[in-house]
This record gives sequence, C-alpha cells and structure tokens, in this order.
Amino acid sequence: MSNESLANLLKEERRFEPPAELAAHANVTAEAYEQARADRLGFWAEQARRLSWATEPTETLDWSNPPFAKWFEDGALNVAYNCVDRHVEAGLGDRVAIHFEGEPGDSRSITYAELQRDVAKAANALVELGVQTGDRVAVYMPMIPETVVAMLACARIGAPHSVVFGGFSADALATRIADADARVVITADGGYRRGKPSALKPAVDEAVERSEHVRNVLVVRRTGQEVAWTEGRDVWWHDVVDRQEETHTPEAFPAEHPLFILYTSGTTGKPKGILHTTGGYLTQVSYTHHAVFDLKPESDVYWCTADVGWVTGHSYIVYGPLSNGATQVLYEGTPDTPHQGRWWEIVQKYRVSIFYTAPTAIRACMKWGDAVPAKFDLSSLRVLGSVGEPINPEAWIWYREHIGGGRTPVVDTWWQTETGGIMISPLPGVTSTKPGSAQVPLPGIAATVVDDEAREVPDGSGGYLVLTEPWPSMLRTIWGDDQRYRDTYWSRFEGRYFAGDGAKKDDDGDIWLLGRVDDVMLVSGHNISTTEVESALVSHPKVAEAAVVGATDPQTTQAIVAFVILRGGAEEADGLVEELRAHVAKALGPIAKPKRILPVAELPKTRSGKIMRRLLRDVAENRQMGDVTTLTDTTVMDLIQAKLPSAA
Ligand code: 6R9
Repeated sequence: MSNESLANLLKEERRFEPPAELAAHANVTAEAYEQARADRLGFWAEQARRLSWATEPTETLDWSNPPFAKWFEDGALNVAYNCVDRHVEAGLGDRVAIHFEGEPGDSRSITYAELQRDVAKAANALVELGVQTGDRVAVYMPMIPETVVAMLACARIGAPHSVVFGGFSADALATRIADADARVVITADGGYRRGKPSALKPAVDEAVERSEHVRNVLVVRRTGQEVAWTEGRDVWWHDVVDRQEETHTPEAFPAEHPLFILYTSGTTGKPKGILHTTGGYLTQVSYTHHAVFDLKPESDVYWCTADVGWVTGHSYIVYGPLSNGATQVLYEGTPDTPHQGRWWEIVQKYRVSIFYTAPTAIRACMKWGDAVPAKFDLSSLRVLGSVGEPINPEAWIWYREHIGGGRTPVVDTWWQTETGGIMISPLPGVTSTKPGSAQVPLPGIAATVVDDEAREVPDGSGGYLVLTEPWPSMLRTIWGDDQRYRDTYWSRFEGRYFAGDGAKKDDDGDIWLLGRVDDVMLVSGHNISTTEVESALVSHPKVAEAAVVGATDPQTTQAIVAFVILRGGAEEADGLVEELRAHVAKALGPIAKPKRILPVAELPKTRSGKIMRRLLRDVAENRQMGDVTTLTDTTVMDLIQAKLPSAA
C-alpha cells in the first residue's frame, strides 16, 4: 500500500486533557516513558517485582534464538498464588474480588478469602481427577464465577487451560480439544443468554465423542436444565469440588511454564493456538492493568464486559485485575436483557468506577439512544476503556459524553490475542487524548509504522503496524507449529513482529489503527481504509453503524460499498443515500465517496463483535457466500441479501 494514500484522510482535531485530579494522583506519570527509554529491560525487570516470586529472576530477556523469547527464565512463581493467596496473606481476605451479576438477576459477592477456598478446592478436585502438571484442560463455560475459579485452579496446578468461547459450536470445540489434546473438559449445563437458559453440555457431548483422550467432563450446575450423562466420564462440580479440602499448597513453576492456549481464527486455515507462558505474561497484564486503568484497588470497582472466552477476558478479567487485588463486576448476560439499560443499572448498583468495553457495544448503545443511560447514576465512573476494533471518533465522543459525563478519560487500547496484554494506549493521567486514536506505545513497548519495504514511515503517513522489540506477554509460539509462528508473524518484515493491522502516524507521531490490512481498499490508485469511511458515515447524525467494503469494479479496481444501520427513528427517506455520499465526500474527499450505500437492519459480526467484511464483500460482488460458521447470527446475511435490489 502506498503511503500517501493512507495518510490523514480523516481530520480529527479534538483533544481532551487528563482531569487534573486524576493526573495529580495517577499510578503512572510521564516519567515512566523516560525510564523505559533509558533502560527498557531494567524497566520490565522492575515491573516483574510487582509479582511475588518463589524464586526471583536474575535474567530479564533471552532473545538469543529469535523469534522465540524467554522472559525471566530463571524465576519461578505460581500465578494463582499471585492472583489470590497473597492478597489474603496481606490481610485483604474480606475484600470483594467478584461481584457476580447473573442475567436473571441473581447476584453474589465473593471475597478474596472465599475465592482462595474455591480455587483450592477446585485444584484439589482436578488433582483427584488425575490432572497433572502440563496436561491441557479445555474450559467451555458461561460467564460465571466458577469459570474464573476453573482457570485459576488450572494455573495453580500448572495445567494449561484452553478456554473455548461458550458460543462456539460443537465442531469448533472439537477441533480445539483435538489440537490442544485436552484431557479434561470443564463445562456447565448451560448459561443464561437473552432471557433464557442456553445449553452448553450437548455441544461438549458431541465434541468429546470425537476426541480420543478426554477422560472426564466436569459439569457445573448453573441453569438446572436436563443434561445427558455418560457414567464414568461425566462428574458434577458440586459432587467432586464441594467435598475437597479447603487448602492447597501452590507449587512454583518456572517463568516459561505454559499458562494457557487460546485459539484465534485466522482468515484462512485452521485456528491458531496462541501459547502464553507464566512470568512475562503476568508481569505485563498486571502492569498494564495498573497503568492504563489507573486502578486503585482499595477504592475502585472495575468492570470489563468481555467474555472470558476471549483474550480480553483472560488478561483483563482474570489475570490482570486479580493479580492487582481489584474488586470487579462479572456479568453473565447481554447488555439489553431484560432492558437496554441493564449495563448502566449495574454500573449504578455497584458504583463502577472503571469500565472497559468494545466499540461494537458502544455503537449499539448509541443506536438505542441517549435517553437510556441518562436514566441511571453513572457519576462513579472515572476511566473508560475501549478494545477490539478501531473506535470511530463519533463513538468515542458519545462514550465520553453519555457514559463518562464529559469528565472521564477514554483509553483506546490496541492489542491482540498474540500480544497477551495492552501495547498501544493513552495513559489516563498523562496523555492528551484524541478521539479515535490509540496514540502511543506504552512504556517498555516498541511499535512503529513501516511501508512495503520495511522502512519506517514519516509522521503524517500510513503503512503497516509493527512491533520492533520483544515484550514480556508476547505469544511464545503457535501450539505445535513453530514454523507457522515464524511465517505468520516474523517473516513479512525481517526481525519485526507483523501485527496484520494497517496504521498511520499523524503529524504528532501518534498512531491511528486502520483495521486489518485485508480491509484496505484500492480505489483508482488510492488506498482507502474501510475504518475511515466507516467513521465518516457514523459521524452523520442519522447513521448508527456502518460497514464498508471494496467490491471489484472494472473502472476503479475497487468501488466502495457501504452498509449502514440508521439510528433509532431515522427514515430511509428519498435522498438520504445521496446525503450520506455527500457527507463522506466532504469529510474525506471525493475519492472516498461510496459508490453504493445500502441501509440494512443488522451487520454480520463475529461473536467477539468484529464485522465480517469478507461476507459483505461476497454480497457486494454478487458471489456465493463463504463460511458463516463464526457469525453470531447467520440469518443476518439472508436479510442483507434480501435487501439488495440487484447486486453490484
Ligand atoms: C484484544 C483483541 C486483535 C485485532 C487487532 C486489531 C483489532 C483490537 C484495537 C483494534 C484498533 C484498537 N483491535 N484493539 N484495532 N484499535 N484499540 O481484540 O484481540 O481478538 O486477537 O483481535 O483486533 O485489528 O489486530 P483479538
């Protein structure tokens, strides 16, 4: 992609200074950048001391065999001890670790002392079931406290977990169980979703039937629904876990001991099992959670709305917050059950002060209207975070205004399953924020933007995002496939990690993420990012959401086709499409004006909320649609196709 074309199409001039009060007491100040610049490895060695090590590491990084990194290699620690026991030993046993809110309205609060007992019992149960250090355990669960307990129990005994999102099919689960060669599956009868019980056990039964090595299925009773039972293989959590001893002595594992495998679906081929290890991972998620959210564990109530089935749930529900002794909310269900204000009701109930969610959810809330959050007291909020996709400036501003009361910093955090922890983000007490930009690599992180020839681009230009130095929570490999690890991430640009995202540097050198590189369009010789056209569309008052694709076009190579969801109440009146085209031309220039704009009711999204532009491209190019199995709702595509007068 050429530089000139990705550069600064969208001008965003608004700036927000950190609140003075927050800046004055911030966990991390501007000095951290200087300290890390002066001695990067020394900086990370210092952050590692946030943790409690059974054997203190004397080495920081071994990069003698790139791209295979070893961090803190001669150190040893137990992750569960760091996330639970040490807080109890420090006298914080009565602090609430988890305020659980079930979708049907049931709730319970679990202290660190209770969590310690629960994790010890679950660890003892796994040992009784014959799980040994190094054995893989698959976890296929709803969003309930037992899921967190199960993950910590695995970590405690050194058995890497492989959490599979509860919305995935039996097929997806079977492939992941087979690839990780899991010996035990932890699941539940079901969970509550959109007001009704949604079964999990049948998918496990189907998946396990096809796997040779699964010995036991450990089942939590959540919904009480009927389940099929295989004697000798299936065991109830309440039968096995409840009767265990309440203590368990944690063993220290080497820093590079595998902690978990988490699968990410590549655009092609089989899913990649991303491997994370112990010491470096915990160091970075602990530090970044402390720095980016400015967590004050004694007074803050933190809430991340992600599912634990995604990396965000691993790093910023389980390991980051718990290692920092946070009090957090864990919510089982969807944001609009039983009403569209459910999230804000929960914020009000627990006086949530730090809130972390995804742009797709923010745009859904915008669509439901400003009146919904306005009904609740959101004055406890002081830091808001975003993750998962580029956040359109309009959504950023709406989030700050309508959720943050115009007071709170918004931190747009860029990272990936592969990076393990946050990499690029403003710091709430330091950075003057720009709506829509993740801005700066965190202290100790080295990132830049390069062109096709791997040359760093000047400020004001675009290209590919790369990471130029190893970082503590980096993936160590793709499970069982070192060559694919090299090929996917380390061969596009010699010696640098290729993230697969397009990015630009603005005139101040701040980084703007432009979406996956496959989502860049080529129109009459210009590269135009789908993200920027989408942002321009969403900045129109009548548009709630937009997805943009490049469709093959005989005249212009690709033509811009936009699918838009109109805001509540907006009519698909005559002239609206013309108005929107003109609006984009005004915001970005005539070259970015969509050739076609189609109002639709829904957009196709993956279960983690990312728009599947590939399917929209199929529609726009009048093609047979590709694989739809990772969609949340497959009927969405039928609706979109039915809308088309005549494709392309
Ligand atoms: C944490 C997570 C990773 C991909 C990543 C990028 C996109 C995530 C973003 C963002 C722009 C942000 N992404 N955060 N793009 N701004 N703040 O989402 O991990 O599911 O592996 O996805 O998500 O495209 O490469 P994962």
